[in-house]
Amino acid sequence: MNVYYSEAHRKHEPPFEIFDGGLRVPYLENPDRMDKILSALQTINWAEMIEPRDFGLDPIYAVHDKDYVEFLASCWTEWLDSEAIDKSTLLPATFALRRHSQKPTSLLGRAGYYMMDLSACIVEGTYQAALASANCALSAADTVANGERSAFALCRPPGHHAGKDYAGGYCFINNASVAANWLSSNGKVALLDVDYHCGNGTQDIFYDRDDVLTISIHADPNFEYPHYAGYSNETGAGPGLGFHKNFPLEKGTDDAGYLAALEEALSLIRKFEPKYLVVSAGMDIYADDPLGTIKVTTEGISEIGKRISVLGLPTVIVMEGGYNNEALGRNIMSFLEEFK
Ligand code: SP5
Ligand code: ZN
Repeated sequence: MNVYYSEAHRKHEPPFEIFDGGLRVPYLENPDRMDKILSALQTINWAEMIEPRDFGLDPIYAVHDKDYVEFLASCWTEWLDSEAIDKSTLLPATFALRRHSQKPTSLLGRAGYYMMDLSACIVEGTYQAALASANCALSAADTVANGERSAFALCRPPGHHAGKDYAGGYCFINNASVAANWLSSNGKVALLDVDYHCGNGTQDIFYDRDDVLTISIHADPNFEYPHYAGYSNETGAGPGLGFHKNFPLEKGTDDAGYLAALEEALSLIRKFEPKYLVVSAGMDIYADDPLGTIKVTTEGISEIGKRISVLGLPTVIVMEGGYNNEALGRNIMSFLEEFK
């Protein structure tokens, strides 16, 4: 299996993020996550590590607003030129509500406009890391479009919380959506998101489209991040009505509960008859994840991989979340093994 990976992520290492209650904690979405996955990949003999190709900005502009991408490109320099006291990471404290909101020109005004929370911290290397991450997803998509059965985009930063014009939840460019949109010029695409959190950005990007079926299985947003998307009554809009599906899960959901939701999701994908499948593979569904509340085991993750693989579709697997670094290598391997 081709595995696309770039070292560019290492320069994206924000010093902290802010949890609920104002708690400053070490950035959970850290470079060590990749080191744990890289070590695990060294213990098997079926993965070929490949540098991503540069696809340029067009496939990214096809999914994200140009203004937003330009903000990502210039904000760090602007931040260093600003009056801020602590410049270790660009993080606004006021956020736009999208209803009736105006777009200011000041740096912090734009930062709060283009970010949804206090976990999408920007540092000097963030933009380059996000571009390289998107290129990993595009390279994996290209491989699958050229006839491989599967490919793995070892993306960091992750992408599924990034919408058309906003960053959030450790995500800046929506890697899986960029790949899915790129593939969609060749035929229908299903995008299945198994990260513990709702893929709100992916939902935002494809909500009114009928050529990309988006499905997300995740913790109920009524109690879990991202709170404002991911409910079961959100099923698409306009031509996209009926082409989005959320499966909110309750706290403590175990392997059996998860697999029951997955079976429903898989039958929707079969009915849709896509040419390609993109999987947003977050491993924070794992029982011992520090951000998770559901109880999927490593064996459960393997079974999830097997059932998705049985669809028999050309599949792009895109790395998303997963914050139990000690278990991360083992968990993603147990998933990938089903596609080799
Ligand atoms: C890609 C991805 O998985 N992003 C997740 C971002 C979640 N950020 C919100 C964190 C909410 C913090 N709640 C702390 C609970 C600790 N037990
Ligand atoms: Zn997640």
